[in-house]
Amino acid sequence: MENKIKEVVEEARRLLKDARTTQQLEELRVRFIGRKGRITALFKELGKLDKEKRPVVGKLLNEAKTTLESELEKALKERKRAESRREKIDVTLPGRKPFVGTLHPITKIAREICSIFQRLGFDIVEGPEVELDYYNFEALNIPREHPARDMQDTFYITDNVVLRTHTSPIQVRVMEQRKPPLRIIAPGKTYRRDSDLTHTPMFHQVEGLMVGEKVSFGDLKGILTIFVHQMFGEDVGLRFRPSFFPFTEPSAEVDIQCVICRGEGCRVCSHTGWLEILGSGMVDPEVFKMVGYDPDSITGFAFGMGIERIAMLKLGINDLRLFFDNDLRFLRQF
Ligand code: 2NM
Repeated sequence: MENKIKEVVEEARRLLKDARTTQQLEELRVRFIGRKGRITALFKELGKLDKEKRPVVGKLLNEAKTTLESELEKALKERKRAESRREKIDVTLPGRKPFVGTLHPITKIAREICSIFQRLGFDIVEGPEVELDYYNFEALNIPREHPARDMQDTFYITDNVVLRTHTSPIQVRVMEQRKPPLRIIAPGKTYRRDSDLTHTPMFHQVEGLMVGEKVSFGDLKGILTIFVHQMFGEDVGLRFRPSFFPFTEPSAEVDIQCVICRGEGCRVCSHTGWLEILGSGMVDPEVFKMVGYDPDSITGFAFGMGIERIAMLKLGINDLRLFFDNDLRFLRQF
């Protein structure tokens, strides 16, 4: 009798393993623990046993029944879960759209600026962000005691290695390597020890340089006027205002009519009607001497602008920090 019970349980388990559908499982339940099932039949044989054997075998039978019941129940639950999972896939639903990334607004504006100058014959050039003091300052006629070299403004790596504070050192490197005539545009990251509402320690610049035998201040005005009109619109006025840079003489800053109030005067332009957008000038003969150009036969103009500022004016953004937060709700708008 004990062996019979064992055999029945083992057979039930074998069949249970092979059962593929809920229907097959139901059939197994009927066949083994149903009213006319194998276990029930064994219960009926209890009466034929010796009196003292009945409780022992009865206990074994009860245990076998409970075991099979719970194993069947478990298998059924699993089947049902798997079947309902399969039913929930609606193949007619449209697929989920993957989010496609976009270029950062700073990258877009930098490329827009570069492509305007590319159409005017300028080549795009790049250079190292970790730069020698010589290229960042010395060759640009910024002397040892100049305030721009101060530890307050510059990230020093060693005594003569810095994080570039502007992209002009790129242009010095190119002038060392190529002969005039030359038209280049140098975009990239720049670094200064400055951090407040309107300054970040890393920011972006685009600088331009044109050198040749008869490059004039008139060329500077012409090229920058075309740039302003293509960047901000043909109807936007501009003015050249005298300024000073160690690497240009004479120097001029370029203002455009306020893009917010069109020159009427508002908070953005401090009620002047004008916005400063770039610095420029005729390359100082001292710079030409440093790169081995003859300052008596070669002239040139250069200019530089901050990309964050241009992007804020062009895209109507009033907070510099938005460019650096990487908040997708902001970035997805461009
Ligand atoms: C500016 C303003 C004026 C400039 C000068 C040079 C170089 F290398 F040719 F000397 N590169 N960039 C320059 C001139 C930059 O930024 C406000």
